[in-house]
Amino acid sequence: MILNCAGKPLDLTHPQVMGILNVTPDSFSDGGEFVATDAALAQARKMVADGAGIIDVGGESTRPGAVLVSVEEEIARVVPVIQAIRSELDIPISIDTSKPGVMRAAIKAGAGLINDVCALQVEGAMQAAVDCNVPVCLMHSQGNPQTMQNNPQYDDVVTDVIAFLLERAIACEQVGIARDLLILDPGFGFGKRATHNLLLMKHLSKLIELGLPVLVGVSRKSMIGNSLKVSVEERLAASLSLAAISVWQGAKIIRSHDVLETVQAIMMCDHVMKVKGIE
Ligand code: 8Y7
Repeated sequence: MILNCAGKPLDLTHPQVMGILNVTPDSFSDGGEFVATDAALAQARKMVADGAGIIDVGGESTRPGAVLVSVEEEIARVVPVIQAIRSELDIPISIDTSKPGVMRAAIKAGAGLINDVCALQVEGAMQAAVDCNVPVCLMHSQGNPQTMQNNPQYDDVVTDVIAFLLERAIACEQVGIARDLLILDPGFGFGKRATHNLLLMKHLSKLIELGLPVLVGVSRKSMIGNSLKVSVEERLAASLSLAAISVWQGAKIIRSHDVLETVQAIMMCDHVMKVKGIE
């Protein structure tokens, strides 16, 4: 299956890495070092050379407790970067936003996929996605980034997350977003305790059974810190382990800060999964 991201193909016949490009002054793991367009473009070039299949541009931090930015400020951060990447690099671009105005501006500037951690629940986002007519990643979150880590609760986290994503997928289809444009994501770390994240990872195959492509974001996340007590800079090996566990269960897109290493980890999985011979 090949996703058409506004004319740029994202080939999901093998797993792909979505490279993270934060254009925020307060991004937790890159210290906002890629705020300037030139620096962002240089980072995008490196991610393409390292084998990324798509680049995820985000202008607002979703870190717990991060400052909110206006639509205008978010557009001012992401649009120049999207235009610069689009003019030079032949790679699909995804826009990490929940704001309908940012979705529209980013797609107009050349992005080809909407990555929404609020699963199009913000007023006007569903219509923006219909009008943009690009693939959409629907992510589960319990609560908003300001409050989500305050006492998250589930009856059964795996069942609850799957039910939410299925409900959002059906809502999208009802307003006219084709099913083959939808990607699902359990939203690791978004309103989940350590055990919730581990359970979602262990049972990811249940989400994959819905039949839509699944995206996983675990790169350097606190679920690793919680289990291993290592700092953000020391989470690469564990991030790769979780990427491999995800792809082994059928995840198609891995969102990562460390593109080269993640491509190697998941392509190795893919080789093992596809080898033919005596069973
Ligand atoms: C995810 C994400 C973040 C994720 C999708 C971080 C924007 C926090 N995490 N989008 N965004 N899935 N689809 O640690 O897990 O990168 S931000």
